[in-house]
Order: sequence, then C-alpha cells, then structure tokens
Amino acid sequence: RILMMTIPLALFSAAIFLFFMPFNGSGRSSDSSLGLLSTINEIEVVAEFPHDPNAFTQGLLYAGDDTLFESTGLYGQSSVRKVSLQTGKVEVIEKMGDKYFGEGLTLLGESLFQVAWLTTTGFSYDLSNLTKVKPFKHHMKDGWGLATDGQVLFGSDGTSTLYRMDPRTMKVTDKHVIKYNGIEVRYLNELEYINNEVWANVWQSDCIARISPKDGSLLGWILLPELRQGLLHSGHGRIDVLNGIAWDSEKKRLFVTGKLWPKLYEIKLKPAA
Ligand code: DDQ
Ligand code: CA
Repeated sequence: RILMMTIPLALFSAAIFLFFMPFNGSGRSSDSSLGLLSTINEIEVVAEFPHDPNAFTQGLLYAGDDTLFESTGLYGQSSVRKVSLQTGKVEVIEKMGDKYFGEGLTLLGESLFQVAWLTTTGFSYDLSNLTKVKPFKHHMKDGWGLATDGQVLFGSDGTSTLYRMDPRTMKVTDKHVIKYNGIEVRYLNELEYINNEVWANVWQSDCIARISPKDGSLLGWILLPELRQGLLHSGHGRIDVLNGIAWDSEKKRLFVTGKLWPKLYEIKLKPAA
C-alpha cells in the first residue's frame, strides 16, 4: 500500500525536478526560444570615477593598468582617446575630423578597431601611437558596436543582428538575430565580451542584453535605470543614454558609463531575480 503511494509520488517529483532543473543553478535559460526565462540582474555600484562630461561615449574598453580607451561621437567632436580610470583625464586623443561620427571600439592585439555611424568605413589604430590610422571597410549595415574575444570581432549595427567578423578580412563569418520571447531586440549598440558572452547596450534603454555568441540566444538582462536617473536627479540634465561597457578580465571589474555622463561606474551584478 505504502509502496503504491510512493512510486507515483517519486515519479511526480522526478518529473517536476526535471522540468525545473535546467532553469536552476546558473539561473540561466537553456532554451533560447523562450527568452522569458532569461536571467534578470540588477546592479550595485562598487565605485565611481570621474568621466569627461563632453565625451559622447560610443565605445569603451579596459586595457589594463587602470587605463581605458574610449571612442566618442558627434560630428566635429569624434575621437579615440586614452583615459585614466582614476582621474578621468584624457591622456592621449586622436580626433576624427568633421566627416566621421565615432562609434564602437575594441582592442585586438596591438590594434584598436573603431567603426563610425552611417558609414561602413572603420579605422584601425596602432595602440602605442593613435596617430597611425588605417581605414577599412566592413559589411554590416552600419557601424555601432565592436568587441572581441581576442580572435574574432563582434559587431552591431543598430539592428537586432550580432555579427562575427574576421579581423583580417572583415568578412562576416557568422551572424544571429537576437530575440527576447520571440521579439527581435533592435538597437544593439556598444558591446563587450565578458566570460564567453557578448554584452550589448540596447540604445535608448537602461538595459544591457547578455548574448551567447555561439547561437545568439539571449542569456539575460541587466537593468541599470538608477545610474542615469541618479545623475538626472543630482542635476546633470544634459546627459544622454547609458552607453559603454568595459571589462577588466584580470581584476574582474566591470565598468559602465553613458554619453555625456560626468561619471563612470564600477558595478557588480546583484544575484539574479
Ligand atoms: N548611435 O549611437 C545610436 C548609433 C547614434 C546616436 C546618434 C545620436 C545623435 C544625437 C545628436 C545630438 C546632438 C546634440
Ligand atoms: Ca565595450
């Protein structure tokens, strides 16, 4: 009698366990078609650093030694710059002239790669000498974001597509349309490669999308509304959107800022909801 009760109960528990198991542990969805199961993280500010309030940040990366490289936009003010993390001071700047609107920036080997808005022309720079500028052509629809895993380039063009590109030829070697709950996530902007994931600022939002570069599945969302709102509330009315993610892979520090933001934040993720 007891056995007859126990067996169905055990089967039932096993079924429940198997059903939920993939969504426990890392808290991450294993089914990319059901984007709703993605992890959602809020953030905590670990430290604040000064940031040039005139930098219309379009690309951001950490290069070691408390040094950031940043690409800025706006016609006539676009640049690539080497910036001190601690002081926010611009140590070296290479202006792009009036013709180009700077966008995504990434560092691969000794070269910086930068894309520009409304053009398929990009520029590579020698890390040690930003004045050595070489133009290249890419095959995305536009130039918005760039990141690298140290081998290939990842790019965004303001659509919902994440591109993988060969840095030598700029040929697109893979691409994925990013979807959340079946809906395309458009306006993918500034990118960063972090722990085998590509993180993307979503333009005009306070959200970062975590994307699997393997299959384009949406792994999670990071919600950061308090950063922009905090700046607005403390009187910085001129600021634009959240944009700019940089990852210090050695010290595991995560930095974010925004366009015309007077501050750059070191943040960490709160445990997933
Ligand atoms: N993009 O970074 C999303 C690709 C382009 C942003 C362009 C914003 C232009 C704003 C012009 C503001 C003038 C003060
Ligand atoms: Ca970045």
